[in-house]
Amino acid sequence: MSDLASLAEILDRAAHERVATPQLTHARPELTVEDAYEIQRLSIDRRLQRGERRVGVKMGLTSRAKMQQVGVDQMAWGRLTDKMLIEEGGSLALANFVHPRIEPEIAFLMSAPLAGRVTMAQALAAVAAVAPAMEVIDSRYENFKFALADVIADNSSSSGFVVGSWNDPHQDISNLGVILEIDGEVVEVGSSAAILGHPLRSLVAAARMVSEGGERIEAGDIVLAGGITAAPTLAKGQSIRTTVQNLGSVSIRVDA
Ligand code: 0L1
Ligand code: MG
Repeated sequence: MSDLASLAEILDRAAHERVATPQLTHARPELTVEDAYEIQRLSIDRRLQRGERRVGVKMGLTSRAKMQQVGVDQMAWGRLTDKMLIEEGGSLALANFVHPRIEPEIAFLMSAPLAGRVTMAQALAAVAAVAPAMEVIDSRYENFKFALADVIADNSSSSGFVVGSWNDPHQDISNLGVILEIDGEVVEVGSSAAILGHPLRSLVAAARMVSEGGERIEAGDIVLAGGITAAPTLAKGQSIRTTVQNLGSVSIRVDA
């Protein structure tokens, strides 16, 4: 097994067994961003070999709120698989995660492939629909602490996601109010503008970054644009709801 493959195995096992692991960069400070994306690819390949199916990509660290929360100031992307999808209105089991957090997102459903350097108009032309969404992020690292290479290798913390009803994408989504509620209490408030000033910019960045990784966004893919607010930690028994102005709401419950 290659060196990067053995690091991928460590992260895959941490996710699979739900046991936090030390940051890779503590022992391997020389790891580059390119190494980290290769570790991510190898780690997700292990899931695909177990029967999971790729269903899209997530962008991460596309808002100032998220960068400040985790102390990393560059965008990253990760891969979504069918096993990570939580049914709208359904529940997640805490036992399946290490120390999960939740964040409001906007999701795009793609009608056509998208790759390389594209304009916002070209990105919009490849979108079939847009929806309110939430991402469950669950760093596989101890204390949810990481450097850029660590978080990229760890699939940009992506662990689960839930998507609400799909809407016509040909509407102004540049500055929509966003509310995150836990048990009916508003815990975070934000705007879709927090995502690079316009969520479509995240899709433009995703097209470029995924291409740099030798892949492309495909028709039928779901693309998560990135957390809009800081992400609160989940606890047993909570009811979580995100509402995005004009797009609707999306909810989950947290079980043991
Ligand atoms: O919060 C984190 O774990 C950093 C990566 C994911 C951030 C995001 O999805 O916006
Ligand atoms: Mg996110």
